[in-house]
Amino acid sequence: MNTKSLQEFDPEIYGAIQREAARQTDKIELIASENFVSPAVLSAAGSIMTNKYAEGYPGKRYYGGCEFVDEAENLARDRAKELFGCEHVNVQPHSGSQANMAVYFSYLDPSDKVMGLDLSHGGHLTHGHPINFTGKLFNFVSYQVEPDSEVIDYDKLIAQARSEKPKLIVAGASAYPRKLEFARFREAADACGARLMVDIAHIAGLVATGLHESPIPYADYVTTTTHKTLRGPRGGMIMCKEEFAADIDRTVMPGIQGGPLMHIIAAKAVAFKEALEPKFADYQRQIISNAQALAEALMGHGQKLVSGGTDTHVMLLSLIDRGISGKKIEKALDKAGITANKNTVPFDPKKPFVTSGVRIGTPAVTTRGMGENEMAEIASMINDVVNAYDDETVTANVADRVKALCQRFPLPTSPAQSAEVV
Ligand code: DSN
Repeated sequence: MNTKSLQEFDPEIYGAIQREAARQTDKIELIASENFVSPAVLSAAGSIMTNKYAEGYPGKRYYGGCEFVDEAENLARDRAKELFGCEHVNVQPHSGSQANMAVYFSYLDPSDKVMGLDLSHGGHLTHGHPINFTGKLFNFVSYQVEPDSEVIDYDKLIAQARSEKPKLIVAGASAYPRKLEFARFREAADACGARLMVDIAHIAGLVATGLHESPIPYADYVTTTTHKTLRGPRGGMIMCKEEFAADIDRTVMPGIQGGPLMHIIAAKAVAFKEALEPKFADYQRQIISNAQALAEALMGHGQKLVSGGTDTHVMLLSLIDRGISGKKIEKALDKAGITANKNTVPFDPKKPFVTSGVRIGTPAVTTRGMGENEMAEIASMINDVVNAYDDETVTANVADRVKALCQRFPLPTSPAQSAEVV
């Protein structure tokens, strides 16, 4: 067996990790779905629990030697239940897509009708996009936001549910800056006898701390990822009513997954413990304050935001009226040291790889300790880049300002730690 350090044995991978660590340190991270985990979460995710096979669930495994991974999974389950107040939880999905897949496969038959938010109106690939397995296997009908307000009209949603009669309604989004009204989604589901699934991947941290209404009292199934606002390791999770627990567990394993990633489940447990601490609520409050400060400052500079702002951690810069592509702005921002992603905006005439928008989120910069003053500075930098995206002098000037700002806010994990073998 190789016993050399990573640095000694594989300098190429070690180097890539170091360069990635430097990128994370030196650039401003505004991708709304990304965050920086704590050293404790990173240690558990990089731990020897990666060595263990544990198909099954705590106390009922297909392999021996599972007593300690059982401890980790039980802690993850108990803490998730305490955090979200749900009846049942499955912490094994490897990702948000697999969490969603498990819910669909536990309840739907191929070709069943489902309603989900249109991807270009803020939805997610697994909410029925035609090129995704969801769009291929099931009969997804999209609902959209309104052209003027750019938010969901719930009366229309309920009317659409009544006429389409889907078997499942999917709520939740990956680029919708406003709060979701779960009671209205329940009304839509009840209007046609559908079940309701809410995907809270983006807003999980806000939900866990009561800063966004919880879907738990309204939904039959709630899915999430654990690595966005929740600030845990990359992974997924399903919460549901007790009556659906056996179906969900059976569908996750053996239905769609084999051995669970026990190191990641251990890291999920650590992240849930962090999220149960009072200071996690302060962090979530700051995410929203920062998003609102950034949105106000951007609009103060004359930039247009979808729906005129945000109630959450995310906003969408709309370039539709100016005819500039999100692709160009993403590239120019990257040159300046600001990482964000091009994103379609409602009624976007451009393709998903080009787009007329840029999605901006505050979870990662808030983890770095930045506050409202820094959001004003970031807004000014974004504004400068957008208004002169092909002017190299402007991007170079912003790059200097980015460097200075990043130096004032060190990351929770040092580059050395990120390449350490636990
Ligand atoms: N890729 C995630 C996001 O950026 O929102 C969703 O899966």
